[in-house]
Amino acid sequence: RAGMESFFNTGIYGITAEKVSNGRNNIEVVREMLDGGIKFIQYREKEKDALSRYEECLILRDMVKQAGGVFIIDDFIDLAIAVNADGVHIGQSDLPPNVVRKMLGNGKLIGLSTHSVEELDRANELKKYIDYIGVGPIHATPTKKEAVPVGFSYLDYAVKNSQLPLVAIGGIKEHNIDEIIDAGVKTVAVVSDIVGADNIKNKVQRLRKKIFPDIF
Ligand code: TZP
Ligand code: MG
Repeated sequence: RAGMESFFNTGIYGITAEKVSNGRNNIEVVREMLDGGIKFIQYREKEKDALSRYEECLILRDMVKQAGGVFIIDDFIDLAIAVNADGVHIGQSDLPPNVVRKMLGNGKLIGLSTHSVEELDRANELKKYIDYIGVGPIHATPTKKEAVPVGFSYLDYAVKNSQLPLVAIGGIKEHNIDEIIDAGVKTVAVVSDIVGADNIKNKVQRLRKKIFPDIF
């Protein structure tokens, strides 16, 4: 996974959600995310069938690769292997990180979601298997209705104690991203505020500029 560190410093982590993309498909949405400068793309589509996901990911993988980015797949390790994605994002109820690492091999990225001090401490213990730690949802969000917000005290604990790059997620939008940046988070995952934007490329550029005021 050498060289992957740089992707964690590109600020915004873009995630697909075709249902809330205002009629645009994932190919169009990811095209605009890449044009806006996002290097870190996650494919997250829980309700499509496996063949649709596979066909879409074959195209997206090439688009992201061509743009010099990293293509991560949420949940589906078999799909990530099938399309030779750059990695997977897993949760606490997915296969254990050491098992996923064995399935993917050493060159791929693994992200693990955490929601509490205990899960963060455990993720640190698993750091030889994983590459980044997710923290969220920060705010309640319709994109993941059942999930309970983790709270800023946990976010602060994670910023101080994580031994891996951190990605914050959940209800983060242009109007409230400043408090996440101020908490010390360097990589912010945004779903609906990006995929639902009127102009995705402009939205992405404004979000990136908030993290890196000097990129333009
Ligand atoms: N995990 C925690 S919150 C979330 C995921 C996948 C969804 C975040 O979506 P949005 O639209 O940016 O709130
Ligand atoms: Mg998951």
